Amino acid sequence: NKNRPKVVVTRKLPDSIETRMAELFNVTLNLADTPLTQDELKAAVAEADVLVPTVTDTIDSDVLAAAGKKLKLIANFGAGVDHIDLAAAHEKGITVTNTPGVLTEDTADLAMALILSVPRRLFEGEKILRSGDWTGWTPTFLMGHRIQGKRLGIIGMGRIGRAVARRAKAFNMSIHYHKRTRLPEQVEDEMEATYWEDLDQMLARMDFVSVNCPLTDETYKLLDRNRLKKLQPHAVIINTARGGIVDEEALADLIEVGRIAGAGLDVFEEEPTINPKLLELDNVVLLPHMGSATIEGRVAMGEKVLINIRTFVDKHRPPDRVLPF
Ligand code: 8YV
Repeated sequence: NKNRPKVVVTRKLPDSIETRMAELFNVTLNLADTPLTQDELKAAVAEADVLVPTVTDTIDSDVLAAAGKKLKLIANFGAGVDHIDLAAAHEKGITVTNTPGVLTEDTADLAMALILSVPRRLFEGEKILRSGDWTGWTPTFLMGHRIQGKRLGIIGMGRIGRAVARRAKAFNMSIHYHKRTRLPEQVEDEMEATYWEDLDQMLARMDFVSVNCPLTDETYKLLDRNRLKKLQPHAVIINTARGGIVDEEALADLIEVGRIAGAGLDVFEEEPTINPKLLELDNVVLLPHMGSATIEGRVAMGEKVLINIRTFVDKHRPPDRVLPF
């Protein structure tokens, strides 16, 4: 059917989602599942009515300049939209949607897994065992630190931050947070969370810091070298948000010299490139951006994309609109 909107999907999505897309739209799928080059992206935005990108697509003003009048909707597969130049999209009158809510619990699970893994040295232990170097139990072998009773400072207390807080509470950690706008008192009380208006002051007092805010111009390198130096030497940084929020080079340097105890990172500044300094450190757990990587989560993300496209095409307001504001 020629009247069906032309939807270009940049990466391989779960089968059930691709099947549904093909039923509903005139869809172009990326069967190779390698990231599109900038030129391929330009070609895609030039021919599409709707683009379905992921975090691996850099949709900058250059790419958007290649979009003609056709492209009306960017229905992102993912919550974070930092890879899309929203100002340029806005100028072109393009609507942007994302997939919030359905990856909250999975991402929070992964953050909690990192909060547990770093101080308990899980991956160090695994490595020793698998390499055949385990010579048996001793009273002092692989002693880590307990998380019970420790202070967790959450940066950005949105859906994911709150889901992390709930988990950490169950592990008897005390919850602290920094956010641009303070949560309503009732929410704060329910969560038994302490608000820190001043990020530096919070950092100086935490045992763990979990980054759970979006990457924006405001949060880019929010944890720069100076801020990271405010942490106590036993503090651990967890990042399941975006690599660009933390100065990776500074983090690696400070961990190396013992000014910070360790880190659990699922996201990096230049994925999939990993700063080689990080790879040298034992007290750092590094994961390949898998926070939302559950079958259930990815299918739910795909369903959200479908709903956003369908409501848009039907001239209704898509539920997960990022743009126009
Ligand atoms: C996805 C994510 O893996 O939603 C996000 O912002 O980082 C992850 O859930 C990825 O971004 C999909 O585009």
